[in-house]
Amino acid sequence: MATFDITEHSHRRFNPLLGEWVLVSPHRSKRPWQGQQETTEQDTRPAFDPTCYLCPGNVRANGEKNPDYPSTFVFVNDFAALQAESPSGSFTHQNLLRAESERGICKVICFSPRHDLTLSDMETSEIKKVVDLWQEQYLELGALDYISYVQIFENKGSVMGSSNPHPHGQIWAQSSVPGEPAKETEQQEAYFAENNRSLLSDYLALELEEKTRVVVKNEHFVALVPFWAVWPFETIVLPRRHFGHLGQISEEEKLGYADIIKRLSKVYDKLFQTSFPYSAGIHQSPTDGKDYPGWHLHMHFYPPLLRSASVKKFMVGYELMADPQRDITPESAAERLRDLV
Ligand code: H2U
Ligand code: ZN
Repeated sequence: MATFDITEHSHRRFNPLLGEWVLVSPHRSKRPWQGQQETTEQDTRPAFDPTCYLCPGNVRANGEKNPDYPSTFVFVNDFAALQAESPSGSFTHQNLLRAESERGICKVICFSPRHDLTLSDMETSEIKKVVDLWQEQYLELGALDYISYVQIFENKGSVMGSSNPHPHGQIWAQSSVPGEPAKETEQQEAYFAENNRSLLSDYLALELEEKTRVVVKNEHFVALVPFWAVWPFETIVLPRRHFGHLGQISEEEKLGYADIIKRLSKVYDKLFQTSFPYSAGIHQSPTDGKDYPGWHLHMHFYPPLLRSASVKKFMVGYELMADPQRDITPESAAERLRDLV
């Protein structure tokens, strides 16, 4: 047998943030495709759409009128998945059927009054205002005594289930710490307890040395394709400085963050010459009042597009039954993205 070559042979990669594995099949990227093709979204939207429930001055589904907002706008989701008033209680049957009440608040954030923009079209100074709002909301919601975790995210594009092309994101704040951040908490705190440095500080130092997976960087932030990426063009955005949440970011770092978001989303749009769909979200330390010295804030971008604007990756078969799997290597994905910077 030949010697193991990570660029050619099937292998597993470890995700130290989640403590999980991903199967990588570099040899498989040339398999023929006769499956479903997505239709590309054509971007010919007006700056104001009288039928859009997020545009300034329009009336939402619950009858409320949006103000004539000049930059960002936040409101409580009219169809919230979590209820602030859900009464506390639990249900158990022989410890096999278990349920617990979950309280929470869901909000919608409009990034801009302009219906026709996306984050990649917005000026860095405008994206900075979105970061300001994320910060304010994390602090405000996290300060509520029954909120243990604040998830800020964006679903972009109809393939990702976004209900409206108006640039917007969501915030779900809840009384327990959900699965993914709970796993990341465990992994990061264990690493910190052992090394007295954050897992992502050490990981970032290594990536900056290797360079092969770095996509864009500035003085304060770096975007790269993680070694353990699952989605074809998945990236993680990391602050160079170790801090756990947006309450600890400086004004200068916020500008750096906005700059990285702008440049990364431009690269994504260029890749398949379309307004690139993705789900993105910020992971930060829980707000349950405990101390999390190991937590290192970061943002994940999970775009589903695979080899063209019309071919999407699905999590099916082996991935639903066993582990996630990818064909093109994270290194070659990073190279393709870097070429478009
Ligand atoms: P998505 O595009 O990611 O689905 O987010 C839009 C959210 O906006 C969605 O959660 C809410 C939906 O519940 N919404 C309102 O709060 N008011 C409306 O008038 C329509 C949609
Ligand atoms: Zn709109």
